[in-house]
Amino acid sequence: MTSTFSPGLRTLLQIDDPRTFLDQCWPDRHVVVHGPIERLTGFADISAAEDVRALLEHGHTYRRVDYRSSTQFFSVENPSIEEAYHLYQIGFTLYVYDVDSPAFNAWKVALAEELNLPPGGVVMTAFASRPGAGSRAHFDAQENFMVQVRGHKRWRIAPNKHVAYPSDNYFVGSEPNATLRKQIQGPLPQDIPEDALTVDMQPGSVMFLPRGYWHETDTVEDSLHWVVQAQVPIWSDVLQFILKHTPLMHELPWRSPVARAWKGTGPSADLMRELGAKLRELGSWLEQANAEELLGSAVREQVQQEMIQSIKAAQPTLNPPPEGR
Ligand SMILES: O=C(O)CCC(=O)C(=O)O
Ligand SMILES: [Fe+2]
Repeated sequence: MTSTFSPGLRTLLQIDDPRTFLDQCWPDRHVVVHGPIERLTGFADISAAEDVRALLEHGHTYRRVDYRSSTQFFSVENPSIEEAYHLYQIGFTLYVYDVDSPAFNAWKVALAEELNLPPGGVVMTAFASRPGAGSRAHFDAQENFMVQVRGHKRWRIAPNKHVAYPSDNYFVGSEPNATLRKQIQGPLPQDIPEDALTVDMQPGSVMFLPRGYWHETDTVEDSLHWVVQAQVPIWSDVLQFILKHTPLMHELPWRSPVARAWKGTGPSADLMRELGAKLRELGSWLEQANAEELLGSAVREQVQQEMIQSIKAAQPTLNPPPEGR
């Protein structure tokens, strides 16, 4: 009997019904499953699984190589393909963001739908590393599924009791940035929490790591894993999106210049005085706003803009030549 390829949570997490995961774990509890690599069609058979050089030849939006030891850390951003491959071979960790491969299309569509994300809300990123390479304890500000396709990587993971749903990534030993400083309650630890769990990722293993979970890694055998990044919006994204698109922000009072905005080292008294009135105006407008209508028209506008952009990109002849040429 031939098995049919069915991309999505069922296959990824080896469950009969995606609701088991969505109701019991998503987006807060980690999950680890070990299963046959053959089910991961696309992840496993993209030529990169055996050949890291081929991975670099795939279209992608960003690449970087990181060197980490107990005393040093540095990154080379957007190296040439040759340089990236060479550095990977001598022990740097290769990070290739947003890899574009037809092999992923069906996965991206299925996962975005099951996770209730807008189209394009799933991004595929690869990490390749040689034995001994690893990452010190850190957290990332996204929901990630780690998909191991080659070799053995040992992870230590722990829920984050220091800051729930951080909006930025953080590595132990560094200074938290201004965003994180607003979100943390107390000092951040100098190491992975003691109660961290060890997870051995082998080809076919998949781990869901919630936003903010602490993790550190150690490459035991030449390793390649994919990070299926779910771009889950946070509430403040939704509000900023609405404000960006709402017609209100294009009305005269909001598009008019702040004529005397600054005095000496800070915002002027004029600005401060008027800002209070503006915020109250915004508050009463928000109170009366119809949420569904606002979001609906913002989404329609965004979709329309994206369609125009993609049509323009596909048909460069439609773009008029720059003035004066
Ligand atoms: O494998 C590594 O070195 C780091 C992996 C990691 O932190 C991640 O995938 O989020
Ligand atoms: Fe990470």
